[in-house]
Amino acid sequence: MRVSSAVSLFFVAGAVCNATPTSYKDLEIEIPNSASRDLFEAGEQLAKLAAFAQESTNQILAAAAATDGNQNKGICNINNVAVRKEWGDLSHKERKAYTDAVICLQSKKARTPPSLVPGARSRFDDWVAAHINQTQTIHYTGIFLAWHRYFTWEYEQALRNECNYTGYQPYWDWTKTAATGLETSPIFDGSEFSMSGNGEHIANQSAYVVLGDSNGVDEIIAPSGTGGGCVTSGPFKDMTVNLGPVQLLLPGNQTIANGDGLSYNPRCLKRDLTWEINRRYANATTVVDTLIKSDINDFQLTLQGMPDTGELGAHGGGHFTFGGDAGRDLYISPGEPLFFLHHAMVDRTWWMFQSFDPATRTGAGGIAGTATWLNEPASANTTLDTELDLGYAAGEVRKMSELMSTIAGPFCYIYL
Ligand SMILES: *[C@@H]1O[C@H](CO)[C@@H](O)[C@H](O)[C@H]1NC(C)=O
Ligand SMILES: *[C@@H]1O[C@H](CO)[C@@H](O)[C@H](O)[C@H]1NC(C)=O
Ligand SMILES: *[C@@H]1O[C@H](CO)[C@@H](O)[C@H](O)[C@H]1NC(C)=O
Ligand SMILES: *[C@@H]1O[C@H](CO)[C@@H](O)[C@H](O)[C@H]1NC(C)=O
Ligand SMILES: *[C@@H]1O[C@H](CO)[C@@H](O)[C@H](O)[C@H]1NC(C)=O
Ligand SMILES: *[C@@H]1O[C@H](CO)[C@@H](O)[C@H](O)[C@H]1NC(C)=O
Ligand SMILES: [Cu+2]
Repeated sequence: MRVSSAVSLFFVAGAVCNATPTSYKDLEIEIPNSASRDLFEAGEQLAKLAAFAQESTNQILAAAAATDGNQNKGICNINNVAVRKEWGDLSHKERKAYTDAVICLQSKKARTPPSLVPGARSRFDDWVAAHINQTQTIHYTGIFLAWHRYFTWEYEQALRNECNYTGYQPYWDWTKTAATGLETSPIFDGSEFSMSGNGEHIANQSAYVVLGDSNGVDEIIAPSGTGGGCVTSGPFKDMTVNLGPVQLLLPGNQTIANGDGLSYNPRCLKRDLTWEINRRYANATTVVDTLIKSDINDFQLTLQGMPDTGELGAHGGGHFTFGGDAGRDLYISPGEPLFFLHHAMVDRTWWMFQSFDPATRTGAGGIAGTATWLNEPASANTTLDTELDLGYAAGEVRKMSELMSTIAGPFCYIYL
C-alpha cells in the first residue's frame, strides 16, 4: 500500500458564504499524492474524496438554508437541492420513470429547423444536432466541462418539464462497472429496468478498433466489444437513431460517414459493449489520478485523455465502452441515451474537483483552455465572460460565470 505525505487543502465553508462560520464545522481534506494502482484501494481513496465533496457542499447548502429561512427567497439550499444518484441506487420504479421520459422526448417533435438539420425529427434529436454543430469547439477547449454540464442539465429539465419526469439525471459510476463487468450491471443488463443491454453479437467483426482521432490526438488501438449489432432488449430496443454518422469508428480501422450527418438516416441503436476499455481507461485509479491534479488544465486534459500519452481518460474511456452507433461517433454521441448518464459522471467528477477548493475552482481560476480544439489554431483564452449556447436544444446564451457551480446560477443540484 502506498502511503503518501498528504497535501492538505483547508476548506472553510464560512469563507465562501456569508453565514456565521460557527454554525458548522471546518472541513479538511487530504488529497493523496498518488492514486493507488490497486482498484480496491483506489476505490477507497475515491470514496473519501466523494464524501468530502458531499459534506462540504452540504455545509454550504445548510448555511444557505439558514439565510433563506429568514428571507424565503428560494435560493439554492439544503432543502431544495436536487440530488443526482447512481443508476444502481435508483428503485426499479425510478429507473423506469427515467427511461419512459427519454422515450417520451424521442416521441416529441424537434424544434431544430428542418432547413438547418433536415434529419432532426424528435426533441431528443435536438440535443444530437446541437452537439454535432459544436463538436469542434466543445471538446479540448475551455468550455468543455461547462458546456456539457449545461447540456446535461437542460436535458434533465426537458425530461422534467416536457415529459413529466419527477426525478433527476442519474449517473453511471464507471468505477463500479470497471470492477464488476458491464453485462450483469443494473445499467447494462438489458432488463426492463436497465438502459438496455448490449447490441446483438456480430460473429466476425474485427477484434480491434482504432480510437483517437484526426485532431492531433494519437491513435489508440483498443479491443472491440462483445456485441456490435442492434440493441435487442430493454427500453431502447425499438429506438431509432436519426442523425449521422459523422465520424463513426468501426472495428478494424474504418470510419464511416453519411455526408455531414444532418440528413434523415433512420436506423437501429447499436452497441458493442467493451468492458476492457472501461476497466483499462475509466477505473477507480483513473478517477483518483484525475481528481488529484493540482490545476484545472491538468484535470480536464487528464479527464479527456492527455494527448499523445496513449490514454483515453475517463471521458473517452466511458464513451468508447458503449461502442456501436451512435456511441463510437464523437459528433453524434448524444444519440446514445447512455451519453447523459456518462456525462453526469463527468460532471460529478468536476464537482468533486471543485469542492476541494471552491473559491478558486468555481471562479476564474477554475477555467483553462481556449476557443479552439487543443488551441489549434491559437485562439483567445476562455474566461468567465465567455458565452456559450446549446443551439436549438434548449436554454439561453449563458456566460461561463453562470455555469461554474452546481449550486449557483441556473443550477441547484449535488451528487450522492
Ligand atoms: C404531463 O402531465 C399533464 C398534467 O397531468 C398532462 O396534461 C400531460 O399530457 C402530461 N405530458 C406528458 C408528455 O405525459
Ligand atoms: C464468419 O467467418 C466464418 C469463418 O471464416 C465464415 O464461414 C462465415 O461465413 C462468416 N460469417 C459472416 C456473417 O461473415
Ligand atoms: C488506420 O488507418 C489510418 C488511415 O488509413 C492509417 O493512417 C493508420 O495507420 C491505420 N492504423 C492502423 C492501426 O491500422
Ligand atoms: C486503471 O486505469 C489506469 C489508467 O488511468 C491504467 O493505467 C491501469 O492499468 C488501469 N487498471 C487496470 C486494472 O486495468
Ligand atoms: C492565456 O492563458 C495562458 C495559460 O494560462 C496564459 O499563459 C496566457 O497568458 C493567457 N493569455 C492571455 C492573453 O491572457
Ligand atoms: C450551428 O451553429 C451556427 C453558428 O453558431 C448557428 O448559426 C446555427 O444556427 C447552428 N445550427 C444548429 C442546428 O444549431
Ligand atoms: Cu461532447
